[in-house]
Amino acid sequence: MKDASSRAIHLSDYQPPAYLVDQVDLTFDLRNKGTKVKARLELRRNGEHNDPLLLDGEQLNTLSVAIDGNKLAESDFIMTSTQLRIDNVPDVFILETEVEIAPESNTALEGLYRSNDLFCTQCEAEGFRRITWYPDRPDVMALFRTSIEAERDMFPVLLSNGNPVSEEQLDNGRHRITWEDPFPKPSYLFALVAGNLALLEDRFTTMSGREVTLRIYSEPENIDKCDYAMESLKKAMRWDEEVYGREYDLDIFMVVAVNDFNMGAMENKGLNIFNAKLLLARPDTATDMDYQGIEAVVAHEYFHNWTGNRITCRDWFQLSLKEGLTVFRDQEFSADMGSRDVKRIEDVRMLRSHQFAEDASPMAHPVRPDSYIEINNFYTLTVYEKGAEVVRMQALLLGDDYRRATDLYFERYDGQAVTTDDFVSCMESVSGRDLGQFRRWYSQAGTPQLHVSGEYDADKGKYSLKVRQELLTISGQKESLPMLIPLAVGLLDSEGNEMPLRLEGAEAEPHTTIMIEVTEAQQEFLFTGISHEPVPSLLRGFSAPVKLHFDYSQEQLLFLMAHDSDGFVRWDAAQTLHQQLLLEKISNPDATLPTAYIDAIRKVLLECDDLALATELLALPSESYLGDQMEIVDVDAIHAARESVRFEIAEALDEELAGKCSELASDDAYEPVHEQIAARSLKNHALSLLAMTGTDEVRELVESQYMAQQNMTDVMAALSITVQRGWQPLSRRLLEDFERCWSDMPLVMDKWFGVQASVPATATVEAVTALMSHPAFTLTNPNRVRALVGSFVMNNPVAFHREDGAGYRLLADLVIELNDKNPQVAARLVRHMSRWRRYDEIRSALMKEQLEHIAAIPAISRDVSEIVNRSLA
Ligand code: B3K
Ligand code: ZN
Repeated sequence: MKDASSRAIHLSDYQPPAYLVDQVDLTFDLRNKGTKVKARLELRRNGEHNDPLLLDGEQLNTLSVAIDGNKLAESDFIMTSTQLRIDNVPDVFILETEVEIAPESNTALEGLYRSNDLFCTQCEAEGFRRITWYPDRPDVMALFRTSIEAERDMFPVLLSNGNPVSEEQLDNGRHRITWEDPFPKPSYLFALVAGNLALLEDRFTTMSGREVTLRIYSEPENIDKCDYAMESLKKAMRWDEEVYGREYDLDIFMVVAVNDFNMGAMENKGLNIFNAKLLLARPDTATDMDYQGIEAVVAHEYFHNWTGNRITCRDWFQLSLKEGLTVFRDQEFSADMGSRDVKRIEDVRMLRSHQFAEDASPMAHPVRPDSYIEINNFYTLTVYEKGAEVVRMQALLLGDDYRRATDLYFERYDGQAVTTDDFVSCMESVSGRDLGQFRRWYSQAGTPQLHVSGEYDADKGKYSLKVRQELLTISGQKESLPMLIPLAVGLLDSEGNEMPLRLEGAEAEPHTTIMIEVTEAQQEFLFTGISHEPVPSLLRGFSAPVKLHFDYSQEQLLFLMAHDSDGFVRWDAAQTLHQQLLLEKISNPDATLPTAYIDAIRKVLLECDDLALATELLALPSESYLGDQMEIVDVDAIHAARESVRFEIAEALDEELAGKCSELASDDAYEPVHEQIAARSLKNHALSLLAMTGTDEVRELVESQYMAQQNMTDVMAALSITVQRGWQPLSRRLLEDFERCWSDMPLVMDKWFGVQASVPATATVEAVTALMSHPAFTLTNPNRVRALVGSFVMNNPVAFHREDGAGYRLLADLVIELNDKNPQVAARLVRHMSRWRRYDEIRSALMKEQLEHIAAIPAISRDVSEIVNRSLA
């Protein structure tokens, strides 16, 4: 258990390490009980000082400590539960320790732990200290050699970072394999896997002609589900060569799937470890979204090899240096593999609905936080997704110079642990620009608001855009200064054509999209040579992570939605329109939808050639996003309004929707390719709207789609429509069938848990509680917890926010139970009550009561206590 009383760590207190490690030799003696780790560290004093040697450790049973071969007496060091201190060490010396650890009872899934019959590790951010005594901080980069010894029958495969250098058969049925990693790395990138694993092998020839062996390992029964991950890996390797000039650097690249994992995956050098959910797929077990997730995450972890591993973070405040940049890289990779517009829309939807909410919550923090209590709490949407936007803006501002700037970054900092400032300095060196003001994106929390208005002067042929930026001060942040905001703008003429644009005073040739740079609190931009009043198309491509306000009429929104050349702006106009009508419906439930709106929806459904974009244009904002637009979130009114708008659309367009469903139905063999995914997404969206009518025909259609069992995407679409709509007895029958088919495949059962936890009815609270006793459910597996309870708190506002507080009690009881079992997962879940102040008096009091209840538990973990205390502050 971590010590909850720990103090905050501040960026301003950063000190370089007092001792550096040149070489680490680890020897693991893996046992079902009594696992031992020997470590031999070659240490060296860093600079002139007499500071003691301080090493980190947690839950280690220390058997011996020796310096330069001399065993130390207990009086020679000071050992606490988290630190080993040795005074008066030589300038250069060898430290040897031996510890005993207990992976078999490690339920926190940090450090070395057991997942079924596997041994595996997770060391980021501070898990390595649960394996051995070490200066466990990213700016200590060392060469690792790792020997693993274990029983041969049960653990035939023994893996660690780098290349295998020797294998020995030992007595008593044991064997030992030694690995050597030629690249210096921080301890958080260390990895070890041991078990009975099957192997999928392939090869990749790098751009300079080197042969790399690619290996994906999984439990033997799942090796038939690794092909897509392998294809994704090869595409990612090629893309990184072509787009960033980055070549893989070892002779072997390994990926392992494990069942019990706290997050998605981990980029350990040469040995990525994946949550099985993000690696395994077969058409009958995985949906289109699962396939897309696998492609993106395989690429993300691979891209870390350069952005994270070769160049790493100086300290954990710099986390976005690797995460923001790597997310931007994986977003661009996915855009190149599929539809650029749709990928951008998906990313913006995620940012706006979750990161903006985080930015407006008690957990708000800058992309580069100033302080933390538990670093695991800062693997957030702000560090990842907003961090990616901050890199994207630099790429936009630099244009062609961006690639030259990343080349410089890789050249200048290879093999080092650096800061986000160092990254920006490369952008400055190459472009010759001063990005001083831009750096505020790293240090100021909160979402900037951009208020824009337009004015046309017919006599002078000029169009003026007045822009005002505002960043509300978030408590704890001294002042909010204006940001540099790149705002991509186009102007449409009355026919919907792009006007050539020239900014007053600018020399450049006219363009149809101009990037204006907003730098002041208030600013005016003048476009000249404008022959008639245009409709402005603003924030094209979502050029900055801001909230944009422009007083568009409904007519203008319909116009942009139909005509703009920018996919994001078309979608954004549709979203604004949906949102206006939904909010209107909330305040006046009897209001009916305007004919022009229904006509526009019909047009998208029938005429939009890009089927994936059409699905996005038709999608209504989520209930939680609508809640964010209200002063006080009215959960029930939002749900009712959204249902009623969907019903009205379905009634008005039932024939068109049915037509689309049959037109897009297909017998082609499943492939996770863009055209097929787009067609399935539009078909299933149309089907879910049509289902609002609840006619016998549509029920039969949905049932037959389920029964056809063509692929998991269509099966899940049919199942979730049936269960959500509460169609009995069909719902019960399909759920039973699904359970029968998949009860031996936990990853697929997660979908079954998720769909039931998302039923928007008050009784779902009891249903979720009952499902927690289902034989396929276990609290020790994070995927199960996320599938059942995560879906309930995130996708089901009606049930989670039930007025008697039963949803909050369910969550709080679970958080308390997980607090000592798996604090990371507990802390993730408890966040969902952090915005309690946004709800009505009854609900906010009930949530606050549960937060206080959690805060009062005696052995509260650092992870949970930080979130709960910030929420209550
Ligand atoms: N770097 C890991 C995340 C580690 C989370 C530690 N709590 C995965 C990733 O972002 O690629
Ligand atoms: Zn990452």
